[in-house]
Formats: sequence, structure tokens, C-alpha cells
Amino acid sequence: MSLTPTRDDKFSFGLWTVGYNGTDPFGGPTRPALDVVHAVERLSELGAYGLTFHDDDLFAFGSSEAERETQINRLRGALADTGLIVPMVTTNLFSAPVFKDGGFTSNDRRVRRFALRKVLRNVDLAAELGAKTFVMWGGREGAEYDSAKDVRQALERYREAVNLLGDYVTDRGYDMRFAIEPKPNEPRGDILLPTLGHALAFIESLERPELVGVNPEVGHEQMAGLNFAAGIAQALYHGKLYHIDLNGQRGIKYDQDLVFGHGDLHNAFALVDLLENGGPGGVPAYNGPRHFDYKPSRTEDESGVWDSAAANMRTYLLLKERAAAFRADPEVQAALEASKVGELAVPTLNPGESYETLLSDRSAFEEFDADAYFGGRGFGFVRLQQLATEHLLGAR
Ligand SMILES: [Mn+2]
Repeated sequence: MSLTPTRDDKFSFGLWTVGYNGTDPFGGPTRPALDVVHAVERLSELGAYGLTFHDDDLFAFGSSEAERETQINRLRGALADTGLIVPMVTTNLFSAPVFKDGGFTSNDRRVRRFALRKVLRNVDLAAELGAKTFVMWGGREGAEYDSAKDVRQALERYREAVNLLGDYVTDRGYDMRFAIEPKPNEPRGDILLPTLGHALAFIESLERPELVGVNPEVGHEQMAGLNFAAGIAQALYHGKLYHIDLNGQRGIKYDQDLVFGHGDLHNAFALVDLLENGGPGGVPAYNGPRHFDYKPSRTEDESGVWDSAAANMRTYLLLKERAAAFRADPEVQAALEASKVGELAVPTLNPGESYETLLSDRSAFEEFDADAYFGGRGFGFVRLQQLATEHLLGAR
């Protein structure tokens, strides 16, 4: 297995990721602005296949029509020169002061109408560039104070917005789906649709739920103390993993946006194993972009930016290699068998069985000696986890 990224690996990066200039709440930029053409060229050299962006990453908020067109044309030229594609586009409804109380769910109705127009304009651009996924991260859709936001009405306005977008892409014939990106907090004290589970429930309330899935981000779920790989498994189970944001996070704290694997490496291993081997018969469970939404730390210079971009892809490929070795190891297969992992796929009832036959099955209850059944035997899950750890460390 090659550790050199190729287009077939479907690695993509946000323009705002490698373009992050180091600004944080306590300090200004530590790096100069990064030009989009240069970003596309460098990502292409490193083996990425795609670039994603918010409208405001490419042309500043409030740009004239001419400035906007110039930047779009420069991007088009760089894509044509390198063969990179734009698999996903998203809209910035969080940076400009007008969005200080949100876009789709601002208490101010005129702001909501402006936000919708900004998104529709960017959906057109996304379609022109061939993007198949439109991500919605509602970073400012939330509140700091309970009495300041009617959450049920905010969800209703969010729903109104997403329903409108579904109508729009359907009427225009765009081959595009939406992916909601949950996050529990930051920049708002509390953000609407804070976790993957909240988003999945919301999606089922929409008029065109088939057009809307999730774009979960490693760090965002981990900020809520959740198991990312387990959440992705549930998103896959519901057929809703439309896109994914890979990065690293170390526990419940501010959004770190570290390189993928530079946080909870064990969970990153489980995630790559799931994505690459979790489909039926051990094939990939997810075939979309492997999108990195990270920030090169503000301590780094430009060479550090490209080193960190390469590190995301190399770590992913290393984990893919380690996960393949884990799956192929006969001792792992025996440990999985001993832990009855496969037995969970067997339905609890027999084919055609009803509660009546279950009630009449004496072996299931009356004759089942719950205390004696295991005879003190364990499941062996720790041994399985140690085998995973040894593969992860390259010890097997
Ligand atoms: Mn993200």
C-alpha cells in the first residue's frame, strides 16, 4: 500500500485551512495571506484531488461584481491547470458583523433574508464549479443567553431555509446535496444542532430529507465528549454521511483543528478502519471526499503549512495501512470471533418468529441459567483492543 497520496484517495482541503493566517482571539496574523492559485498548485503537488471554499475565502465579503468574477476566474484557471476539482462549497454566514446573531436564524428577519440570498448565490456558483455537496455550518446560529433565542422558532426558521434550498436545487436541476455540520459551541455559547444526533433528527423533519445529510467533524463531536467513529457509524447506518471533516482534537476544550490523528489517535484508527473496511464484505463504507478541515498552527511558517497539509494525508494513509493489517491478521480474526463481534449481525429472533414463539421458548428463559451461562468467561474485548493498539503502533 502506497503512502504517497494520489487523486484516487480523494483528499480535499478547505481554502480556509491552508489559508489560515494564524489569527486567534488573542492575537493577529502570524502568516501572510495565501493566494488561491498558489494554494491549488501546492495542494495538487502534494497529491490532493479537491479544493473547497466559503464564498468569503475566495472573494472578500462585500466584493464588487468585478472583483468576484476575477477571483472565480483565477480559481477556474488554477483548476484547469492542475486537474483539481471542487467537490464541495459552503457559505460564510458567520464572519461579517451582520451575522453576529446568525444567518438563517438571526432574530432579525432582514438578516435572514440577506443570508438566504447569499447562500442561493453561492449555490449557483457551487453548481457552476461542479460541486456535488453544499455544506452548512451554522457557527453563529445559536445564543449565549437562554431568553435571547426561541430555540423552537429558530429551528423552524432553519427548516424554512433548508426547505427553500431543497426546492431551489430541485427546480434548477442541480445535482447537489446538502450536508449539515454540527458543532456544540464556539463561536456561539451554544450552537443549534450541536451534535450529529441533533442534526439527524432535524433532517427527518425536512420536506426533502433525501437531499440533506451530515458533514460531521472529528473535533466538533469530540468537543462534546462524543465518540466520533461511533457517531460516523450511526450516520452511515442512516445513509446520511454525505461528507466528512477530518482533523484532530485533544479532549473537551476549544476547537483545536489539529492535523488528523494529532488528537485521539485510537479513535482516528477506528474511524479509518470504519471508512475503509466497514462496508459489506470489508469494502469501503464511504466513498466521498476525505476532507481535511484543520488549521496549521499559528506557530508555523509557510513551509509548516504545507508540511501539515501533507501530514493529514500521510496519517490517513498510514492508518489505512494499519487498519488493513489489523483486518488481515488471523489473531485479530480469532479475537473478533471470541468476542462474538460477528454474532451481533444475527437477528435476535428466528426467521418469522413472533413474540408468541419467543414466549413459548423455554430455553430462552425458564431453562436459561443466567448465572451459569458464561461460567465466569469474559468477552475478551480488552485483548481485541490491545491487538488494535499493537497494529496501530506498528508492533504487528
Ligand atoms: Mn468543519
